[in-house]
Amino acid sequence: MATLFHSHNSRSSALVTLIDELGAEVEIREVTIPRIDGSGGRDPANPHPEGKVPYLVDGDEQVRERGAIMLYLTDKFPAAGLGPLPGQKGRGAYLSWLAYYQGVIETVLLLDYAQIDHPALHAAIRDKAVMFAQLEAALAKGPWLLGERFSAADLLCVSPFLWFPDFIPDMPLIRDWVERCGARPSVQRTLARDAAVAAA
Ligand SMILES: N[C@@H](CCC(=O)N[C@@H](CS)C(=O)NCC(=O)O)C(=O)O
Repeated sequence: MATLFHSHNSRSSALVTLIDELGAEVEIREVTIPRIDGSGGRDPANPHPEGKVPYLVDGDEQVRERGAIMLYLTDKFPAAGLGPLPGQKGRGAYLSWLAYYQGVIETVLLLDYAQIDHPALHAAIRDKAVMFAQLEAALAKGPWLLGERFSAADLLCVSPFLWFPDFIPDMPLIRDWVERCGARPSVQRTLARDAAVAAA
């Protein structure tokens, strides 16, 4: 059985939600990480090369980075239909959103939060306004990033907005999408699960 190394209330929570949505048999192993408030610390039980989460171990395969782990899991557990497979309609858009999240969405949000700007950054990844326009254009065609089909790309791309509502722009299509994603029972179960671990 594959194992997801997870720490509550962190970037790996979106993977816990995906595993729930997939109905997949994946062991979720809670590890500690250093937290910004000074609590926690690197966990020797976590095989991630930098001690981060999420990290997926599946036999001899080891996968890091959320977009890659999501793709790995939706390919491995296709029954739930949470990611178009090679040859299926929407595969290109699916891969694009996973990569756009890793390469652009999270980076743009972090740089904006840190108030860092430079023409070279703008040339490579544009800015928040352009990034939000990409999300809005996709959501104008359907309730989800792939149109009618909910996918792991929604779980990944929505994740910063679920954690930090202040990042949500005043754009109804994006606001409603965040609300739709946040209302999914799987997201609510992950929140409850993480809260229980944090309280223990
Ligand atoms: N780009 C990575 C980021 C992973 C990451 O930074 N995770 C944080 C938790 S939110 C972490 O493990 N931090 C612990 C540390 O920095 O040592 C991904 O998306 O998987």
